[in-house]
Amino acid sequence: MQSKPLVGILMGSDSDLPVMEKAGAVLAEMGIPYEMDISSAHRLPDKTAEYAGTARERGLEVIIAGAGMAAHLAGVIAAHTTLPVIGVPLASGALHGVDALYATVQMPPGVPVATVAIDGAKNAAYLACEILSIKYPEVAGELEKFRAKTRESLMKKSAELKKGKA
Ligand code: RP5
Repeated sequence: MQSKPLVGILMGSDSDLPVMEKAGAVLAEMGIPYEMDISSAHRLPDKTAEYAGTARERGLEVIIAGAGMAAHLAGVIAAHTTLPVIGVPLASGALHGVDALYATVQMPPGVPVATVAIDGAKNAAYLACEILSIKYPEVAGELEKFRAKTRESLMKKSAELKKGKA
């Protein structure tokens, strides 16, 4: 696996970091090089356009974008690149993420954003891994290992629960 970032994680504000760093943790666990930055569709529109417009030539293969409230970050990024963009609607403000979910998921035909659950940063990272696994067999291997570990752990808990009840 190369050391140059393959995944870009962007978020609208530093207040988004506690959730979005969970995406970074998953990518690190899977051995995927990534970069993380703050940009905003509304407060830093030029930086966002520049980031997305140069992403492919800089070597990124997937972009994860998290934002709350009127969450246009993932959509604006998708407007400026044909790389796959995964949007993470974040729970903040009076509507607790429902606003961000609608803003992120309701993209017009031709400019898709693959939207995960509200605060679903971990799944955004797993989805990024699945996309990368098409090209990188080692990522497919890591995903298989992770699924096997999840199965084993749940089967163990199931056995313990049954034993406790017997
Ligand atoms: C969005 O507004 C950000 O993504 C964040 O979730 C929300 C609030 O931002 P701050 O006021 O905390 O910077 O753009």
